[in-house]
Amino acid sequence: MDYFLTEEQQMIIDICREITEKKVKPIRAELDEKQVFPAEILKEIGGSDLFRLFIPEDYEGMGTGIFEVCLATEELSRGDLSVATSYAASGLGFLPIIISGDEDQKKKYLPGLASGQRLAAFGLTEPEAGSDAGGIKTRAIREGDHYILNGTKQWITNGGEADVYTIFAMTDPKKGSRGASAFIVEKGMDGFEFGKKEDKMGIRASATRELIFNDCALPKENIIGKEGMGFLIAMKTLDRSRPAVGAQGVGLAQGALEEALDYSRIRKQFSTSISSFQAVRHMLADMATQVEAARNLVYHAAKVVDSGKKDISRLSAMSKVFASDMAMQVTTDAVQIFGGYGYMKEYPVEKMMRDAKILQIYEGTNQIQRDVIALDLIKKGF
Ligand code: COS
Repeated sequence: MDYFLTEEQQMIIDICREITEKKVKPIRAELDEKQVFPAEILKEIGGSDLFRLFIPEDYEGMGTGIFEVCLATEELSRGDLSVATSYAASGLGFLPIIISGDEDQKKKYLPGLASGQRLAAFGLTEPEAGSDAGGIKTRAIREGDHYILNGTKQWITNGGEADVYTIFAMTDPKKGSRGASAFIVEKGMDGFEFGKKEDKMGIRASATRELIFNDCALPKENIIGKEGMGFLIAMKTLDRSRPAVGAQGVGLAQGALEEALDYSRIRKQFSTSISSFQAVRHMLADMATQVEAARNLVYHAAKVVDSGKKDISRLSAMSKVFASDMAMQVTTDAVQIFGGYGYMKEYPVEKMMRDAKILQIYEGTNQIQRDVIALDLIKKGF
């Protein structure tokens, strides 16, 4: 399928493909089994300037857009979702600084994040506030020139590995979601500790940890935007990052489809390759059609985000929900085509199926995406 990409866009894919084929695929099963964070691969990704895609040129980025980020994320996900998640989660972590940070914050933090020398993480979720992002309990109380942060963030991707954290906390709980604010917290600050690394079903090589704040004193300059803007900053960030979750689904499903197709050609039953059976052919046809449909929706959503259009929530949520549901189905079908072998760890498709599940859960469950789509539809129509 030709998407009429520019030379630069094709180059992004080619660079990611080389990393995927040479560095990721040979070790992905081991990273998954041992739950090893892919630090070396992320250094390679940084060295190839791929974190710069997210970041404006004034801050040592390449000033491209979410579309280019989606191309990179898709290709990395084709190889391994843990690697792609760790890459994309850093972008999610520093997007609030790009969207609402002041000049000093951008100059201080973005160049190091653009080079990949430092990673970022996004700290919104809490033990009792997942889908209900406005229900966070972490408190930030202003005392003189500081905010004192107390509370716990849960299931934070890149937790412990990242150096820069964007953290959402209540500065005025009486105001509900309008009382939330966003802050920049750095690893190593007094009163900031990490909980245990979670033992997960999928994306096992990615790092997921609790962030624990115990009287953590932040300079007042570390607030992003103004007090009370936190919920809005979180929503704007997620509106921009969700197409990249869709791209993770497209890449992961593409990888599973390629494995299933190759296997169907060589696996013989009843004296012929299983790709000659209509039951298998139709599965392959449906898988390929679904991947392509999702890719079109994701690319379109990313381009609309990059156009600067303000009203992007519905389309962004559609791209995330469609591509992640598709990835769950396609990876499950890939296991089915492999049959008993697909269920074994010798082949990559069982891991792909385990990895796919998180896409329906993180950055807003697919039930929340459907709420966002339906509410917008009912309010605004077409
Ligand atoms: N862009 C801009 N403004 C938005 C917005 C968006 N995408 N979504 C909501 N708002 C505004 C609303 O317009 C409303 O403004 P007013 O107070 O001026 O009316 C305000 O924010 C509160 O919105 P709402 O009442 O819809 O908030 P809810 O508490 O009902 O929550 C959802 C809305 C469910 C959409 C939100 O909590 C959400 O996205 N949850 C999922 C969070 C998530 O993705 N978690 C994953 C962890 S992060 S990896």
